[in-house]
Amino acid sequence: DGEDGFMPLPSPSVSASHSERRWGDTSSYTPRKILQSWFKLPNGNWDLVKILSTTGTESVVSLTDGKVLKVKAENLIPANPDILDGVDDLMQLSYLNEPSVLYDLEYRYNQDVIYTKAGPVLVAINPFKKVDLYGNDYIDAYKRKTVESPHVYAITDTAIREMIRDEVNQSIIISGESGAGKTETAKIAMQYLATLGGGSGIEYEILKTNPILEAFGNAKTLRNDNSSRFGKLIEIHFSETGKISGANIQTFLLEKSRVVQCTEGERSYHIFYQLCSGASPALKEKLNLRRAEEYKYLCQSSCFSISRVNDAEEFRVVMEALDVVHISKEDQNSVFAMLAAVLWLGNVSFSVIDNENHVEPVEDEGLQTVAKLIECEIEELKLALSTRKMRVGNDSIVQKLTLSQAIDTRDALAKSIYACLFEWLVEQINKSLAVGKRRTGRSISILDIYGFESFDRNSFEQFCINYANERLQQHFNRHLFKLEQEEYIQDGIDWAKVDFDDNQDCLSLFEKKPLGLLSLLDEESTFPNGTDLTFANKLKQHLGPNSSFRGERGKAFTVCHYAGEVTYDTTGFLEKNRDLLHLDSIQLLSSCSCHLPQIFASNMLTQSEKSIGGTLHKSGGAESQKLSVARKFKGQLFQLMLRLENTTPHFIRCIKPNNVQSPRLYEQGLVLQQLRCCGVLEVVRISRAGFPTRMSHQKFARRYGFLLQESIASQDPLGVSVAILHHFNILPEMYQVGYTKLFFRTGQIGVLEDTRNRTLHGILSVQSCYRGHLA
Ligand code: AOV
Ligand code: MG
Repeated sequence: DGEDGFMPLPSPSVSASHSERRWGDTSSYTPRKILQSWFKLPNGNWDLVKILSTTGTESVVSLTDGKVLKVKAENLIPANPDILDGVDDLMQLSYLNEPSVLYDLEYRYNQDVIYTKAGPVLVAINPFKKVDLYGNDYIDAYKRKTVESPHVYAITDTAIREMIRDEVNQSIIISGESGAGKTETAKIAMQYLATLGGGSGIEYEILKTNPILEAFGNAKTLRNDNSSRFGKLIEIHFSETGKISGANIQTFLLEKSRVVQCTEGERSYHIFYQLCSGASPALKEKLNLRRAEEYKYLCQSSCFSISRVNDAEEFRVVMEALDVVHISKEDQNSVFAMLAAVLWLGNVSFSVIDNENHVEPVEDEGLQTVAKLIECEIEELKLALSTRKMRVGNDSIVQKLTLSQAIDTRDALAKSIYACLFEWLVEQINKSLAVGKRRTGRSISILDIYGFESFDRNSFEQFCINYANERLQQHFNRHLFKLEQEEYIQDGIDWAKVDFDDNQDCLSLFEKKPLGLLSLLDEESTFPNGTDLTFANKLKQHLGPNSSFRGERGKAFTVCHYAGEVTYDTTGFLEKNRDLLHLDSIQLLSSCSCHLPQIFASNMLTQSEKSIGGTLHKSGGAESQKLSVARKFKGQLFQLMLRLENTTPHFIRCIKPNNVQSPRLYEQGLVLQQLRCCGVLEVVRISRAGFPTRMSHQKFARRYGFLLQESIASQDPLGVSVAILHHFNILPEMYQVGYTKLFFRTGQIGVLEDTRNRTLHGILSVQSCYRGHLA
């Protein structure tokens, strides 16, 4: 009577079945006389209280501090029994609620166990101190699978195995707020991958890219002393034998404004301070280097050092790493010269030369040193910084610049040189990492971008960073909620939908055409008369009804991000989005004798040629027209998501336990807010209720049909499948029969696989085998 198998089976009460099974396994447990519950204290923290008596709607409870209180029963949330303290997968909690999850994570955190599974997701809580969880002994243990505890190593190991088993590329996607530990986590994953080896030291080279990219792309912010100011995807390639054959790094939108401006308490890029304090006397003399305090770009913040960081020592590490990735000494010297040129550019000052406020650079040490370092004529540099060539019809006229125009031109040049230097470095590194002769096409990618940011004042940079995080959050949602549930529903299995916070509204707010944040920003950026204020007004005019948007007074607006509301100040948005560099500056660089500026100039020219429209002087000025920053970034993120879609994702969620970068400080409210906004509880709920293993009826029948004794050859795959399920007494709540597939709960297919293997190997008879298993 396989009939009923054709119908979707009744959905079991899932949480009960899982926890009961577990209780069954640990039959020593007897319900305690004193029940424990969570009760929210006035300070917002949860207290584990003992219920002394209950009268229907009210309970008398004793708090941990001994106080006895009468509380409404509805204010009590069930707590898990003690034996579940510190379980390593939140799926194992009998009661899945916020205080229980917070408690479990805190319990582990207090013992320096910073990793916990939330179903398929690894949660990592930043310890803000060295924890004894890493190194070769641990790596070996995870490789030999002698430890099971959740770890970055374990998730990386799974990625390797699945890459080999399924022949599908894998990705390790790390997310979390600024300072939550993404970059450290990425390095830990790379460390594990590196032990697979590759020959010719490629794995060593891959690890050495970290100090270089961090020196040039990380800086101290108010949130994180080592904050990534760029996004990074590192793709590690493997050969047929499972060894590393090469790697490729793609970077996203470096925050270049930091080179010329910096908030109090923050720093510019680490490399500047490293160079100033770590350069040898000979190099210092060659570059005319001073102390960091003497450079205007670095002086905008009074912060020059980072506690527990020795910039001079770091510089040594970076130089060594540059050697490892095969950047020649000559190129290294050019790199340092460019860094010094950027610093000295900031010291170039201007004097007014006529009553129209036109200016000319002061011919002092700053200007002379820049000319020397980039190897150009001092007169050319002066012209590039104080005039602009314009074409009027067939004639070319020269316009003098005012003070603010000249400062913008100078800063634009400094930013471009730095951004080009960064790109050039990544390119050189990639050349060095592309050693594998023949690529098999198998790879594991690790994504580490800048985390969600919300400061007192948020500008274009936060706008872009938070947009990128929205995109990533959607990828997370799609994989853990949407695709999973859609598959259940499509296949007609009985499924009570688990709700999750979809961030589509917020993403649409950014991406909708023509009335979205990015489109309106681009439109306003092309208007010669557009200003930050007209931009803000346009947003308020067109985006008012959107639920994720709120206009603010003056030039500000608020976006409701998945991770919280952020108010952006539009000051500087248009200029940063246009990101113009005058042709005069590009020409200056191309006329240099120093080879790096020449490379930069030719890159800038190719970029502007490639731009849409191609007209170079639409709005009168001879400016290099290229894609707006927002548009380019959006395109890059789309490409990134496409690439990630073709991989099997493994997600790691980093959590910041406090805002002061301190060890041993676990702020419940802060942790809860992060768990909520990334939907950790919902992920667990889905995984617990879900059926992660699935197999088509055909495949299932083919694979296990032979285990049945009676002849069922005449039956269709579905009939065979159902017969197998019945024959092997797979409990009805452990599987669901869909239209095309069978869905199983975690571990169920293992029973059948074992039976199959044993049968194939003729060790045991079929019956005794499965009986043994189900006992
Ligand atoms: P982020 O990458 O998530 O922030 P980081 O990875 O830079 O954050 O971590 C911030 C700091 O936390 C590090 O510099 C370490 O001091 C500490 N930390 C993080 N993870 C660990 C760990 N596993 N063990 C010890 N210390 C750790 V940002 O780049 O700002 O979004 O843009
Ligand atoms: Mg980082």
